[in-house]
This record gives sequence, structure tokens and C-alpha cells, in this order.
Amino acid sequence: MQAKPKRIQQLITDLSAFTKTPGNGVTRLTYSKEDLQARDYIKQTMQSYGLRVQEDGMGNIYGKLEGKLREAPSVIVGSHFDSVPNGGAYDGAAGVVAGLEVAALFQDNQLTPHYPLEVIAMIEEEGSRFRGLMGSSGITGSIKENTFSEITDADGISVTDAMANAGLDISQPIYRDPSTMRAFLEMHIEQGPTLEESQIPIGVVQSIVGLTQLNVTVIGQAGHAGTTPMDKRSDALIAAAEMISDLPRLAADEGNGSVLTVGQLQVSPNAANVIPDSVNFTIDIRSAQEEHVLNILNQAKELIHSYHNDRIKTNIQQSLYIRPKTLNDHIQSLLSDTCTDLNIASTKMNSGAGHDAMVFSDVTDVGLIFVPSQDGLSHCPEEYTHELDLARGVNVLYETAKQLTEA
Ligand code: HGY
Ligand code: MN
Ligand code: MN
Ligand code: MN
Repeated sequence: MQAKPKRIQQLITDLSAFTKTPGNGVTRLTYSKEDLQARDYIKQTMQSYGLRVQEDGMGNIYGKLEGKLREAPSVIVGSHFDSVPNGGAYDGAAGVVAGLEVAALFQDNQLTPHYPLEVIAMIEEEGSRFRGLMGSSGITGSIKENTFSEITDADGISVTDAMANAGLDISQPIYRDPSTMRAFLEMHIEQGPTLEESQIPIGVVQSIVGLTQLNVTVIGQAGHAGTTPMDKRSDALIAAAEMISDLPRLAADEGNGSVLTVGQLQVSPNAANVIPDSVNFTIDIRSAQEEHVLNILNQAKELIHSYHNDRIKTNIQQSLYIRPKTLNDHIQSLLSDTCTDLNIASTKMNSGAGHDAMVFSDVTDVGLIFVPSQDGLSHCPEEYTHELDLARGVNVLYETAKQLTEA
């Protein structure tokens, strides 16, 4: 039996209802009320699919289908279930649902794998609340539990406190020894136009860009908008605005597909009649080669510090740095061959988006496939992927997982 489009779509629709912004996309931040609702739903679904449910110490959810080989390394299939603010119903969720549907197909076909199969739903891939790729980084050890008290959200709440508030059992282990993993497989929406434009239903990802994210603080002096002469001002927002308008040029000049984005901006005290005394903004830099990421990063730091003077102070914190990744040839070939066997056209692709797969690629074999995004849209309420495209991707994952869980 093959993947069931309606069963898949139902899960997508149900999950998308757990949002803080109904009618305006999916907003499901880590450890929020919406996270807890989605968490319960995912765990219930895993149980209904005959999986043994376990939640790790930071809230990553596992559903395990035991293999004939007890305590053998697992093939893990899944993605993240957090979202960007006002995001779409498919980013991350499609990969979690794909993992669930793969498990359902093992059940439908009464197939007991030799090696265990684990479905995973991870937290905080987007970094919309704390830090990008945080769930998978906890599992692989590239982020340590003793840093959780230092990582805080925009309201100053730490990961530690947020986990406690969410009622998580933080005594559960988080880190997984690589010997417990045979492979990690992820299906993700492409979030770009390539597959739709080329009319090819499956992308087999061969590499993922390197990326770094910075938090920049610009400090000036608050003052009265009406009584402070223009030549006596230390206006943090004007200084930040000049920096921000100058930054994109660095990526354009670097070329090679490099990109730079300023996505977040907070102004303090954010009042119409007060000269801003501080501004925080983020910088997201990406490129397929690490040298370009580093070039842009260094030039951005120089540019920002060039505004540092007796009136304006600047501070830069690096919140994320991950090197470009080339994914495992063996699994890429397996995925491409499976597409051929299923008579599905596929194409090799590079990813401009970061994914949990890039974190797992440090510790185990990894496969990542893309399915088409309508109009190439993502990170917005309009994000959409047709259920038949999702089902096709699941069939590829299922056949590949079958091979990887065989003796
Ligand atoms: O930012 C990204 O590339 C991903 O959507 N987290
Ligand atoms: Mn994603
Ligand atoms: Mn995303
Ligand atoms: Mn006043």
C-alpha cells in the first residue's frame, strides 16, 4: 500500500490549527500554548500508529517502531514542528507528517523492520523564540544543556525556565550517541520555485548553505523629540538605519548566491516623541561556500563598528554559526534510485534554507528530499504544497526507509 494523500492532508490541516494567529498563518513558537497543543496531537497520533512515544529533556518527540533487532541503531524520519511568526502550514510540519505516514505505511503493510524506525518531531528549528536548529543541536550535542539558562527569548525568559513552565520532564536525556542512529531522513517543502518551474516532483538535496546569524545592538541617548537640537542628538535608530541600508551591498558584492537579510528590528523606547536610545536588529548571512559567509561576516562587523564613536555605541553577538554541508552520497543515491524505481522524476538540488538535516549530517548518514512549493512561497500564510506532491515524497521516503531498516 502507498501513502494516503487524504490522511496526510488531514494531519497537516489539524496541526495548522495549533496557531496563535488563526486566519493569518501558523505562529507556533517553542514551548508556547500552541506548541503544547501540537505536542499532544503528535503524541496521540504516534500512539494511534502503534509507536512508543518518548519526549527528550528539551521536548523533542520520538515515536519508535521497534525492530526485530532490539537496541539496534534507528532510522529516524521527521522534521521540526515549530514555525516562524505567521508562517505556513507545511514548513517542518510536512516532514513530521511524512514521518508519521511512513510509520503508518509500515503498519498498513504489516511490516516489522529489522532496524528500528523512529519518527521525530523537533522543537525550535526556526529560532523564532530562542535559537535556530536548537532541537536537533541538542540531540547531536552541538548545543549543551548547560547553556539553556543563558539562551533567552525577547522577553528575557530562558530556555530552562520556558521548559519548566511548559511542564517538560527535563530529567530525560537529550543527547543521543551517534551509535543509536543508522540514518536521518527528512522531507521538507522546497520553499523556492525550482521544482514547480521545472515540473519535477522531487528534489534530492546534495548540499545546504552555511549560515550565521548576528544580534546587533546600537546604543545612543534618549531625548525629547521637540527640545533636542538636531546637532545634539545621539539617535540610535538613525545610526542603525544607515547601517542596515548599507549591509545588503556586502552580499551583492560577494556574489556566488550569497544572501544577507535584516529580519528583526526592535526600537527602544519606541515612542513617537522620544529619540531612540537603543536599537536591536538581526543579520542573517548565507552562502554555499564558507569563505563567502566569512567574508561578508567580517565586512559586516567592520561596517557596524565604523559607526562606533563618542555618541553611538555598537555591540555584535553571534547567535548561530553553521558551516555549509554536503549530504551523504550513499543516501542521496538511494533516494535518487528509489525515485527511478517508483518512476518519479527527481533532480539534485542545493538548499538555501537551513534544515535539521544539516545538524544530523555531523553525526550520521542523512537524506533530505524537497517537494514543490506552490509559487515558491514559504514563511508566509500562502505557503502550500499539494497533497499528491506530499504523498509522492512520502512514498520515496517509505521505500528508502524500508531499505535502510532491512538487515
Ligand atoms: O531559516 C531557515 O533557513 C529555516 O527556515 N529555518
Ligand atoms: Mn523548516
Ligand atoms: Mn523555516
Ligand atoms: Mn512630555
